[in-house]
Amino acid sequence: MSQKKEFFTTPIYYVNDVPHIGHAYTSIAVDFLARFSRLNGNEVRFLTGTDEHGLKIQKAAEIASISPIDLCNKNSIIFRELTKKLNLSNDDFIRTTETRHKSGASHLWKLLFENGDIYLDEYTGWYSVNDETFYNEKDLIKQENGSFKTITGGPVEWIKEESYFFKLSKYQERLLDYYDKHPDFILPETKRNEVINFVKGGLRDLSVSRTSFNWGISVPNDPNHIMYVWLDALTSYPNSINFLTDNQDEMSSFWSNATHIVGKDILRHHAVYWPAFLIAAKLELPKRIYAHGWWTNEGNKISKSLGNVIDPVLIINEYGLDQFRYFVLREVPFGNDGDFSIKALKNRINSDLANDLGNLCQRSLTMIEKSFDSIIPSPSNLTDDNIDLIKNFNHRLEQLIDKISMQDITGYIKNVWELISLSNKFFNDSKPWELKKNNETEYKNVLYVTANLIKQIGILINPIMPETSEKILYMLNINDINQFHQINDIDISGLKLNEITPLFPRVDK
Ligand code: ME8
Repeated sequence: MSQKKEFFTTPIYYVNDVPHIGHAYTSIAVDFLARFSRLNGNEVRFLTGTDEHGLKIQKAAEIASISPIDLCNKNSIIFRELTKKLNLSNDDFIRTTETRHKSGASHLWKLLFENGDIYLDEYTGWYSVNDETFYNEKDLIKQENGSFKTITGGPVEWIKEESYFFKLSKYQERLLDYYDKHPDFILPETKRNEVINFVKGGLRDLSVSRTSFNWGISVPNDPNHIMYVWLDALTSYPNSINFLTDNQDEMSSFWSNATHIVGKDILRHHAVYWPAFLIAAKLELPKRIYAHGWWTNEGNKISKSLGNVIDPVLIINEYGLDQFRYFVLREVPFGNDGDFSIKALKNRINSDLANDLGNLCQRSLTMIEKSFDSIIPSPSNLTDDNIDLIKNFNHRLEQLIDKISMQDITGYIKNVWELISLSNKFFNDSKPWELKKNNETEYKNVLYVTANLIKQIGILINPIMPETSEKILYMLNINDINQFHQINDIDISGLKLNEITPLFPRVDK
């Protein structure tokens, strides 16, 4: 198997916020992709972190009567703790107030400036502090009182100040050409089409510096300005792997295989501004930008003002981490919008986890425990059908690799649940409780085949529910698996099961 290098990123999260379901969702999805890629034999880097500059953070610090850096230090820890609470396998956590980040951001600015793509002018127009984004009036929603708001619901303010501009308009055709030649650069396709239409509608040069506040990275050629926070923040991705420097190292080569997973609200920044900056700086582009959808809460838009922000920590404390991870990845096709409700979460736990997966393991492994003193029996004269059932793993794995090459996480999970259904059907149709009485050879065969299927399921669910995966493999007494294909090499007959513990308690409706 050829080993690739793959680099996965979550957006870096605004440090003034409290973690909500959006942060948890993007992080869990990226963790899935990183874990899958490692199990598939690749060398992986997985980055998350905090976005710590800009007016939004400066204002939050003013309100809290502390300095911006104190606010960042305090809050960044909360996001770091979230990575543990979600059992993320990230190997870097970047903060934009770190020196390595500031020097990378300055490096990109210098490349753009030296290429003549940055010029001084004046910005007059709308700005949303909440989104840290400049808006054309036509893209805003006019309210009854005559004021405007953004599509994400926040207010905008009119600003007029000296600013450096990036020649975004110059890159319109080159971007369209790039999207055309790289049809998988932006996924899913609906989002790709939206981006293409936006760019075809015409690009205006982008204001990339501010002078009316100072919480940010100084513009290298003009200390009176600070960099626009998005130009600053986007560079965190390559900065994590030492790519934006004249002294690149071995780690920098991860860049050619970078996948950015982002929410749909920040797709424009990632799929238009970011590649334009990189093209202008004559740097390689990431491989993929994938935009996922947004969650609503019991049918309502989530917003602080409505007070219906979902705290992932509370849900995890009440229902369990793997249950939560499974739910968010399974409930909504990755890329679509979806609704969070406690009822739907409970349904998934009771039916998919407790009934389908939990019962399969519990019933079959307990039979091995009781009938064979916990030793997985050896088969004799397995039918071709039974052999095929086990051997189909390699074919299934190929299908799963294909799905994940396009970030079809939900498709992956459905496919694994087909295997779980198939295993349950095999077990039930074989009626081992009857075989136990009248056909010991077949009884052993059924338990052997079922345990083999559980072994496969145990490894395949690892990217979704790492702890449950470990529990299942531990019950089977299988250790030290770090790649999917290794599971084939393990002959489980004769292994002595460890103690069987229930995987998912049912939750009341
Ligand atoms: O945008 N459902 O940071 P952020 C799903 N700092 N996803 C949601 C969501 C919801 N209801 N609400 C938010 C930023 N998100 C910038 C990124 S990257 C160089 C800079 C998602 O903390 C949102 O789409 O606001 C985004 O992907 C992430 O959560 C939070 O981003």
